[in-house]
Amino acid sequence: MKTALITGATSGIGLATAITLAENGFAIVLCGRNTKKLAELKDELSTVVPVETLAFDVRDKDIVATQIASLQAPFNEIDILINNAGNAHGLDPIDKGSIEDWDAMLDINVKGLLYVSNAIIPQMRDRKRGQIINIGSTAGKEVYPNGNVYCGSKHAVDAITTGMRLDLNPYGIRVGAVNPGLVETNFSEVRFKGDTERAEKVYQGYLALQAQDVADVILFAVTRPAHVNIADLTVMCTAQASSTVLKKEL
Ligand code: 8X3
Repeated sequence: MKTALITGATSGIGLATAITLAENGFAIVLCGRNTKKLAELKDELSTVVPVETLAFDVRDKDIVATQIASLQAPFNEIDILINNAGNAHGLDPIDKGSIEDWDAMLDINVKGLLYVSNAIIPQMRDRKRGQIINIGSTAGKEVYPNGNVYCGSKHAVDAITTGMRLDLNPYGIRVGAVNPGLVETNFSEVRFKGDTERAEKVYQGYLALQAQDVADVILFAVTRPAHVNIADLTVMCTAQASSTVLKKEL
């Protein structure tokens, strides 16, 4: 049985991925900040597969390192790392952006991904196998108005994914990215800081991707034969053609 560690596992794409991988026979390490949700999920999924939980904020490098180092068998050999934790804060022109928002996006989406990866990569390197999937975004492929720092953080994920694939090539570690476009989760609610009306509007007038659609793509990537690496996969709903072209019927 392979073990997958998923960050940001208590909501959205991370949650759908955790459930999907459990249903498909992967042991799961659920990581997130919400200890109550982690405990509930563990109760639910451990009837199906072995499940462990780690409570941390990916921004806290010391806690990330100690929590991951504390994993006991059978969870101490991670076969698959899904770097999913990430979000957007604000959607403002660069001259009106908040430095706190910029810090949050770079700290979570970029540095947090690196802290978790840093804690897992050595064990994959020693075992000469493993798979890392970074959840990027269409925002990592093109920059859209007011996306500035969020797009920057996701472009960094894109570059870091390539860098990881290059540097971990000698060890047979597969590295790839799944880059979703608009996905109907609490993403926009976080971006707009609880303004649910504004957040709901983002997904009105068309059928956005659902978290499960992305989880299905991730399942595909982690169930390929050992010689196949899904290096870079962009997925959008049919109504979306790019970060700025969206066919809405209102
Ligand atoms: C989320 C997609 O279009 O809001 O990464 O940037 S978008």
